[in-house]
Amino acid sequence: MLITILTLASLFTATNGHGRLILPPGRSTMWRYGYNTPKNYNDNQVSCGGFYKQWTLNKGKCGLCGDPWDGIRENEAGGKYATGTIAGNYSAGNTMEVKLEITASHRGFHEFRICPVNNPSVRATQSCFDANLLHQPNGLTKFDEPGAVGTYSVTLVLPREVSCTQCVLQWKWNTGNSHGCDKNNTCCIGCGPQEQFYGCADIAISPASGYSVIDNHATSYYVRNFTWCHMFILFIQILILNLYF
Ligand SMILES: [Cu+2]
Repeated sequence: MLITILTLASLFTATNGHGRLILPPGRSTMWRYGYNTPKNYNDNQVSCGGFYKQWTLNKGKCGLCGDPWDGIRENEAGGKYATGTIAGNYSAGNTMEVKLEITASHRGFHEFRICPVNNPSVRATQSCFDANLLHQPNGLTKFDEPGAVGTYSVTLVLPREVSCTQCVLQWKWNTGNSHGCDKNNTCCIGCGPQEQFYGCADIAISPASGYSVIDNHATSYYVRNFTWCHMFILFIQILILNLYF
């Protein structure tokens, strides 16, 4: 009986994944998208070793890419999944689209940070990530978990001043489905320590060239308008000039 319970429990744990970074695919997830990188079949559960390990044993600490704080950093430079393979190319000052696959809804919020390392064998640091907390075009840095299993797109604005041959994009999902208490003793579902999921992807960001994405849009819009509208006005002006002079 005990064996049965333990087997069921381990089965539940094994299938109890929660989410992964699929665009750009994270280091543990790239193999699913045609990259010849090591396979992490539990890439939807890179969660600091789980709630108990993170919050009870490690006092909330976690590896920067979701590995257990006290364990092997398989997803950080030097680790088996951190091959340095570039999973996406972007431009500074432009937007980038990030996709998440949520395999179990857990509420809470997602955050994204980048660190220009320019060397796949050097580990990123949290202070480097924190200096580049990305925001969405609406200004928000937090993307709320929509509350259902599925694939979600988040648009992020890349800072104009950050370019790199290799940056690490850090995805952090702070879930919000457990009851807990904040430091100021507010208690609620979603308050206090929560299960966290991470994903790191290697990306390249080319330097900003001239215009930001908004300027580019304005420019192309103007050019389009010029062709159709300004040509017409020009034509009318020529007509008027011809009529009167
Ligand atoms: Cu969970």
